[in-house]
Amino acid sequence: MREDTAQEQGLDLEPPVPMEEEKEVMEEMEVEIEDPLPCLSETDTQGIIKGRDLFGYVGIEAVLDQMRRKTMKAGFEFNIMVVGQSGLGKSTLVNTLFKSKVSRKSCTPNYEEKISKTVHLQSVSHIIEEKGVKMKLTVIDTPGFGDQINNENCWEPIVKYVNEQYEKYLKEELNVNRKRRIPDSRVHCCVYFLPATGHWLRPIDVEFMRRLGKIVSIVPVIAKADTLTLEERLEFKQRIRQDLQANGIRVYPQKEYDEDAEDRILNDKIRENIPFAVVGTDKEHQVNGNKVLGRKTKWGIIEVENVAHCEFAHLRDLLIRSHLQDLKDVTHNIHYETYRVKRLNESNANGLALSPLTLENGTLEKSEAESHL
Ligand SMILES: Nc1nc2c(ncn2[C@@H]2O[C@H](COP(=O)(O)OP(=O)(O)O)[C@@H](O)[C@H]2O)c(=O)[nH]1
Ligand SMILES: [Mg+2]
Repeated sequence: MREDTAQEQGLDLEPPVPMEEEKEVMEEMEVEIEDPLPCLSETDTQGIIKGRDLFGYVGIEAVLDQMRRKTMKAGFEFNIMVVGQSGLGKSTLVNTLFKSKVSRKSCTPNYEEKISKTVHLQSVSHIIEEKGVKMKLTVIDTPGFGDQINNENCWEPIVKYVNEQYEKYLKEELNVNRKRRIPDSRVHCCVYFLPATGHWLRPIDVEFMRRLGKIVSIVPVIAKADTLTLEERLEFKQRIRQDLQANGIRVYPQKEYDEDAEDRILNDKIRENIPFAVVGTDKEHQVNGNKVLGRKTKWGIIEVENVAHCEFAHLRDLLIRSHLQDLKDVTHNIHYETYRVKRLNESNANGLALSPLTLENGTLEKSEAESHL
């Protein structure tokens, strides 16, 4: 059967081997067959033929170049959300991360911004190009979060925004004539800024992260960590980790999504170190003849990228250098997938095409024009 189909397809298979010979070949082959790739199912495995067993160079590795070229041409999108009270250094940190002015600093807020009574989301996009690789970076700021006397439900507009982006993507996917590349406005990462109080998580932190941790990847950071001594920083970090665990808050990278042992070792190190105590700046200073990003104080210069001074470099490595693609994958494969399944089940139950989006708390979605965007 297999050969017939193969011949029909014009594949060049070896003629069948007589029974005795076949046994010998099988025995030989058994030595050659190695552990199947973890990603292949049992029915897929045919044994692995490695480079040394090939008759000559095939050129499979060139697929990496092809992928690279395609990605470079098309570019990619990365959407990062920053949440925390005003003045915690959110805009400064995003600018430090991407070494450019991608987020407006709020040191001179205008009157309207000062009296804003609601959390109101602003998204700004920039194309960043480095060594021929283009990235469309969207920074979603959440001014007004945690700034009121009564901060009850201030996470709602944020939950709504995150879900709206999933909904947009889902609608595009369900379109009969869907685009080849669906524009991706989903939040790939939410950096949550904790004030460097040196105490514990506040109720607003717990409430926010507990809710949002279920729908988006959260990376908590200790803002303006230059205000803590080394001992205070260590203790505060420990206490936050305990609080996160005690409250069942899920932050990125989550254990259950580690793909293999190598991933686990790398991510365990990150988990042991979370939340990163960071310092941001938009100024460069001369230190030993080198230009470094830093904050100049009366008693010296805090070098932002120096791991002996603060943990900014760990955060940058996580968000950009080691886990950017994983953040996008987790968003697509876990958070968006959960949303998609829930929405499709809802509409199947209702017998509708796609029922109107409802928020977690059951309030009906308002029209786009009415939203805070
Ligand atoms: N000490 C200290 N000040 C900072 C840090 N990051 C930003 N700032 C300052 O805090 C103020 C508010 O920063 P901004 O980025 O506008 O905060 P946002 O309102 O959270 O976006 C500015 O004067 C910044 O220069 C930091 O890491 N340490
Ligand atoms: Mg700001």
